[in-house]
Amino acid sequence: MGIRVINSMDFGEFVDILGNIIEKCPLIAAAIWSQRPFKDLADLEKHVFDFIEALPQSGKEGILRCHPDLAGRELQQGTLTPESQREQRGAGLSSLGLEERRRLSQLNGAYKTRFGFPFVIAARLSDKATILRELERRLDNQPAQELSTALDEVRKICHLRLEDILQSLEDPAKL
Ligand code: 2AL
Repeated sequence: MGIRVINSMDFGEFVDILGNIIEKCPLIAAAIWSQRPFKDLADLEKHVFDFIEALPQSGKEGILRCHPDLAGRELQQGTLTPESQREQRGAGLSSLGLEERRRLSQLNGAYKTRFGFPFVIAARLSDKATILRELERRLDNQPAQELSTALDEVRKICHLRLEDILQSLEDPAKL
């Protein structure tokens, strides 16, 4: 069982494997390592989510700011983390037309100006049309509501990344 393997990992392995379950925030994996053993994926996830929930607003916003823009410069330059790259490509963001890319870039800019952090959505549960629609819709949210919505998306991304890790540990051929 994948969770047994995770529970047996030393600190270095744990952070290597789980360091990006929250994008570019290995500190979170580092912080929950000492809370092993975890019963299952849901239990591990709860420790991650409790850690995030306990952060002050600046910490929560910091997590959002660690996320790359959708179809932004890092996607064009190939410098996304492997997880992000897969997610963004899966949502069709690596093959946008010029007009779609311009529209997304314009909305991303307006969103950042309004809320002070990048628009975050679980790309694997979406597609380019839904992403554009959601970006437009969420621009009308109040800041407190939007912070909470964006963190829900971070939790969805984390859940999917953790599922992948557990699956690959159970079936190393998928690594
Ligand atoms: C991302 C990303 O890189 N992967 C994903 O699901 N969402 N970024 C974002 N700004 O939403």
